[in-house]
This record gives sequence, C-alpha cells and structure tokens, in this order.
Amino acid sequence: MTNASGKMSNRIDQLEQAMDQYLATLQAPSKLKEAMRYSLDAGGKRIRPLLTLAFKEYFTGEVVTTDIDVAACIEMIHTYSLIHDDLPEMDNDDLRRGKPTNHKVFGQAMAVLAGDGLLTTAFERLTTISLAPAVIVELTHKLALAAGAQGMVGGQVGDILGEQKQLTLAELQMVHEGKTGALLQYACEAGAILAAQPPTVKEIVAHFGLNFGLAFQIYDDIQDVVSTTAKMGKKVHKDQAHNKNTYPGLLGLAGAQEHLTKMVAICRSDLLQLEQIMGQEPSTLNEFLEYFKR
Ligand code: GRG
Repeated sequence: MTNASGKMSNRIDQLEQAMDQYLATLQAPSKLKEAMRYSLDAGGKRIRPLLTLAFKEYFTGEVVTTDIDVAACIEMIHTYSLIHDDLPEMDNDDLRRGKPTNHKVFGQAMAVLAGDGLLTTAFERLTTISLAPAVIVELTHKLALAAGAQGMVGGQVGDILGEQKQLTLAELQMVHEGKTGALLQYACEAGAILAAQPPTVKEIVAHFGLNFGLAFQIYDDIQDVVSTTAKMGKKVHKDQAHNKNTYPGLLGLAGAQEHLTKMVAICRSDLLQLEQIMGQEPSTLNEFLEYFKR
C-alpha cells in the first residue's frame, strides 16, 4: 500500500467510526437504526467526504476530529439520496454498493424512513459539532441549499421530468449540476469553509467541485454504457429502458468522452489557480482527477 492510499483508507476508517458513533448515540427505534446502518456500512467510494478532508488538509496542513465529523454528515446525506434513488418509484434498483438495496431488505416504507432519518440526523449532528457558530451556520445553510430543492432534490426532479423528452446539452448539464454537482461542490467548499478561506478562494474551490461533479456524472454514464455493452452485447441498456437522458445518449460515446476531458481540464485549471494563490501544489487534489482516467 502506498503512503497516499494508506492515508485514504485510514481516513475512511475514521469516517466510518464517526458515522457509527452518530448512530450509536441516536435514540431511535432499533429497526430504523438497523436500516440506516445497513446502507452506511455497505461501503462506497466515500469520495465526497474524502474531498472535504483533502481540501481542508491542503489549506491548513492538518485534518482534525471536527473535520471528520463534518465529512461524516456529508456521507450520510449522500447515502440517504442513494436509498431514495433506488426505490421502485425512482430507479427501481435491486443492488447498490454490491448488496441488495435498502428497500429489498427492509421494505419500501422503512427505506423511505431510513433515508429521512439519515438526512435529518446529518443536519442535527452538524449543528452540534464544536466549531465557531458562524462556521456552523455557513456549513448548514450551504448544505441545505446543495441537498435541497435548489440542488440535489431539484436535479433529481429535472431528471425524472426529462425522461418524457429529449433534453438539450444545456438542459442535461443543469439537471446534473443539481443531481450530482451540488453535493460534490458542497463537499469541496466545506473543506475551504473549515479552513476559514476568503470568498475568492471558496469560489475557486466551489467551481472545481461543480465541474468535478459534472465530470463524475459523465464518467458514470460512460462506464455504465461500456460495462453494459461488454456484459450484454447489444441488449437494451437500463438507462435507455428508463428513457433517461445521458451524455453518451446525447453526444455518443466519443462525444461524451470529449466532454469529460473538457470538464477535467476545467478542474485542473482551478487547481492551478489555487496553486498560484497558495504557493503550493494541491497534489492530492490533482490525484483525485486520476479517477477519470481509469
Ligand atoms: C433521491 C433526492 C434524491 C437524489 C438522488 C445521488 C442521486 C440523486 C442519484 C444517484 C443516481 C446516479 C447513479 C448518479 C450517478 C452519479 C452518482 C451520484 C453516483 C453515485 O455516487 P457514488 O459513485 O456512489 O459516489 P458510492 O456508492 O461510491 O458512494
């Protein structure tokens, strides 16, 4: 294991312990806690909290317990969105993170409530972290904007309504800015907020996060097509069956790849701008962009 990957897996352990602790101290019905824990424990890349911690470390040179606690709240909100996204009324998925989806194990009602529980608990915990009140308010307000109707929830609605028609590239981008971009943007910005950076720096970090989110979505769309085609030959892809608007659907595979390259270049130029301001290369953050090369 390299130093960098050892550090990442150590951070993931710390995050998982923080989420575990949140659930252990929650006074709620045990079945509900079991359903919440099931999805939190199912793994996942933890890319959002890892980005928060990478930005915080870049600016201050350290990661402290309160940073981990904030990052854990972000992962809880992401996990809630996946539970709800998998429901029969939405994407109707049977598997998530390599395991049966929450509603397959606990039933639809409990899955809705486990998602609700993760969402609200994340906000409750965020307000109790030992940080300056102004920092808590900024983190909470921006998280509500990113996760709510103006961000992820609104993007998900745009995605569902878009199934009835062919979206333009600009419309598709708006949907994905909300659905995938807003929370990734917030995850990055939270690192800069925790590091008490000035608005100009926070803006660059947020711009990076939003474009990282778009790249993440395009990459996910491309991988979906590539892996389905490899497994199923010419069989209908799940997104096509759902009438989903995707980048490969709109631009073709080569066009989507080209668009991904553009988004990654925007992210690199944001990191270069940060390097010029801070006088230090954001090497860990540059490494995050390697994800899109696999
Ligand atoms: C239900 C309010 C609500 C929102 C759902 C997250 C989301 C919005 C939809 C997920 C659909 C999807 C597969 C989007 C593609 C990009 C994406 C967000 C993938 C899932 O995130 P990862 O790859 O998952 O970070 P892991 O499991 O690694 O955490």
